[in-house]
Amino acid sequence: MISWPAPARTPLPGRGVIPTIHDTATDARRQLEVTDGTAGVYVCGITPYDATHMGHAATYVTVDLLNRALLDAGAQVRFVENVTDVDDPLLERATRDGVDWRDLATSEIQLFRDDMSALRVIPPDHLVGVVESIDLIARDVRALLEVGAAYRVGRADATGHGEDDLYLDLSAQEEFGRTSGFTEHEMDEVFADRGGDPDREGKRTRFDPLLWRAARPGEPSWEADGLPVGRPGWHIECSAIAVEYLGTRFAVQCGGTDLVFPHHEMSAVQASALRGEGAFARSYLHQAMVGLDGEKMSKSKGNLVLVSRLRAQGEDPAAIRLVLLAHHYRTPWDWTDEALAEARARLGRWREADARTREDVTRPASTPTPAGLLGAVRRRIADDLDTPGALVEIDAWIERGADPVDLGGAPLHAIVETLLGLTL
Ligand code: 5CA
Ligand code: ZN
Repeated sequence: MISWPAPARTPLPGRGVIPTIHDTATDARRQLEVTDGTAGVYVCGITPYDATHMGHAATYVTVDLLNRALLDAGAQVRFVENVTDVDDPLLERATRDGVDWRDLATSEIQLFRDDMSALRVIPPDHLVGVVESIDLIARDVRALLEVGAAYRVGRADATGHGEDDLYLDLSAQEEFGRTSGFTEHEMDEVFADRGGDPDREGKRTRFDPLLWRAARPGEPSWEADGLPVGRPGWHIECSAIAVEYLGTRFAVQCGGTDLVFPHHEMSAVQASALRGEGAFARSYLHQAMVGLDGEKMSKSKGNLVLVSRLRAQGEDPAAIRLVLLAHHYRTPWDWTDEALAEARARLGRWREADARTREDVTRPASTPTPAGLLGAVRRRIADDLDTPGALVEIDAWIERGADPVDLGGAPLHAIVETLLGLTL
């Protein structure tokens, strides 16, 4: 499906370094692996049944920071994002509101594009919906059946009819547990809440994930060779889409921490079951949960601060983005109006300092000086995306008198636009 327009980025002198991140799977810091000059980046996209809230925005802005750092370090980025445009929560919301599920998805996806564009998030090279990917997902499910990694669970209804659903047999998958590092108890605590069905009769082990759901009356379904008429389970969509567009062993899989288990665990295990050990991502980046008044912000709870609502109220998207950047991606935090007011004030100070230094005749030549602000911001971001630290560097430069010589080779607006995605 179409993506959204790319934001402008002013070229900066010199180069940053390939960023180091905290990899969830190894619980250690790792520099991202760039292969033949290219890094494959995948992020789990939205389920389009409600508008983008600050939790989604935080996840996508974090991945955007990573993409910007990779580009600034001279890497090519292949960036892919899915859209879960058919799944239970979307269908349930459409039924509740009496609208067609396709119309709901179409309008929410467009709102998401507009929000991402306003927040100056670099668009994916491929924004890929599930509905347009049924064939390639079905191909993987079929292949899992053929290699004996999947099995059927009967679903005879009251009339004795009904096709089988398909599940992955985890007992044969040695890699299971490696991505999340969760104990069985930790898995049990979240599995059912996050779309799992531990107690489904006929499953071989409690955590076996649903690969393909045979059609139920009133639900959308597709015909696929060798499979019951039906639709894909959740995790297999990201397994199949990521590998199709990025190949195996791509650099990094991203999303919120709510996806560590089961979603990213299962996506990885399914890919390895088909394509061999370690076939999925080489590392994992997870955004901590953003909340409101002490609770995780979520569409199902309805405690939402929406990007589109703030935009409609006339809020500057740069101020919204600056609130997100003021928090480190691995620290959970709550949205507050005070944080937004602080971001507005900070943006004002930066704009004022930029206006004073933009036309300064003493502006330095375009050779970056390591001690300057540009180098400092680059180092902070390459260090596990330390955006709060990067903002402090900029504040400190202003507090020291905003001397253009100390910018280190580029005007403030270019540093901020290209590395942080903010327009001054
Ligand atoms: N479509 C699936 C992924 S394949 C999904 O999780 N969709 S979502 O709309 O629920 O979430 C979209 C993205 O935002 C996911 O990466 C999710 O981890 C992230 N996310 C959701 N809620 C929050 C939150 N409160 N804080 C931070 N990130 C969040
Ligand atoms: Zn996903």
